[in-house]
Amino acid sequence: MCNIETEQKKKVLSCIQPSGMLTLGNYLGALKNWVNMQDEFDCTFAVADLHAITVRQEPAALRSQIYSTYALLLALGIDPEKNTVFIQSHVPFHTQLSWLLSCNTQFGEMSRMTQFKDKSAKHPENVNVGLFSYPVLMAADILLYKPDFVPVGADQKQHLEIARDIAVRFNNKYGDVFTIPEPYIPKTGARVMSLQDPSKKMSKSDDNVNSWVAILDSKDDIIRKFKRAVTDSEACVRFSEEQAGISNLITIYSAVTGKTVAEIEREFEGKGYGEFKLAVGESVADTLAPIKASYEEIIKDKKALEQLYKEGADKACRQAYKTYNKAMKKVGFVL
Ligand code: ATP
Ligand code: LTN
Repeated sequence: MCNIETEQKKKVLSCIQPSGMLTLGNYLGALKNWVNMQDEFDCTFAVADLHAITVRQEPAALRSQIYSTYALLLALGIDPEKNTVFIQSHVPFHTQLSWLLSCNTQFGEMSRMTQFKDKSAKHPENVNVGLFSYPVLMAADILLYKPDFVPVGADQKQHLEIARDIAVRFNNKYGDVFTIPEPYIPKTGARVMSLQDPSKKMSKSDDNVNSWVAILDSKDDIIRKFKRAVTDSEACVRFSEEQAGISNLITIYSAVTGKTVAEIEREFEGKGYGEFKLAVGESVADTLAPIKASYEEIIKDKKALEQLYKEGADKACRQAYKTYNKAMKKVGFVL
């Protein structure tokens, strides 16, 4: 029977790097939306392992992070039967399309990418060409699957814009190949900041473990990290640009409890930072606890995981191959 509902579903694609322990920032900025979108949309999600080596990774650690990131996606409740869930390097069309796109992307536009500037400043000893051309590979990840929406945190907006520019340019030059994707950025939690320096985003590759909360942290660690979070001098729970530390905690509390900023300010009126930090820590820990429990079960069975990521790669290859072939043909290659 022809399933009209599936045919009409809009498409979603997103990826996450296995570059460390996934954080509360990854969860609130992106992964939570992935989970919420899977019923309404036709979703493709990948572990972007090729992107992770733009900064140095120790091989054994990378291997284990790829497994654990894939397992974590399942633990979040992403259903590999309903969606396509795979590991980027298992689908060779990503790197292949990336070459076609690189030759249609200007050096000047790549030079404006803020993530490149930040990461090359952070790793001056390893400013590699992959780090520079990273957004082109990201554009290939996206455009191969013709998504309508790409759920990401606010930090990826610039990369999404370049993917759109590349797609529009390619379509204008060679004919219609790619769908032009829209970013899908959450209203609350799009930019979770470091708990130690609220002017920086929370990042899993930050060396200071107290600056981020991992999805798999224990309840005690989560509460301790929130207790130590840098706050401001005003000592009242009020959201304002000047109070970046407390405002970040309010945003996090709002994202995990669903309460509005005004409700939170009322709830903690006249109460100190200590009480508020404990409430934030506890509600974050309670939100993450079931994910951690499920992850611990899933990661035990490597064979089952292997079966799922292989099936995921097969499904992804079938979709990606069509787009890649069409692009190759349009550019003039002999197939
Ligand atoms: P790294 O810290 O290693 O650069 P990252 O966590 O920034 O990695 P990814 O793992 O690729 O990068 O991010 C996956 C998703 O999580 C992206 O959609 C990104 O926008 C989102 N994300 C990452 N950090 C945050 C944050 N602090 N707040 C909100 N969303 C975030
Ligand atoms: N660049 C992203 C990770 C990423 C991605 C993608 C996100 C790689 N490929 C495709 C959305 C779509 C990052 O650094 N957060």
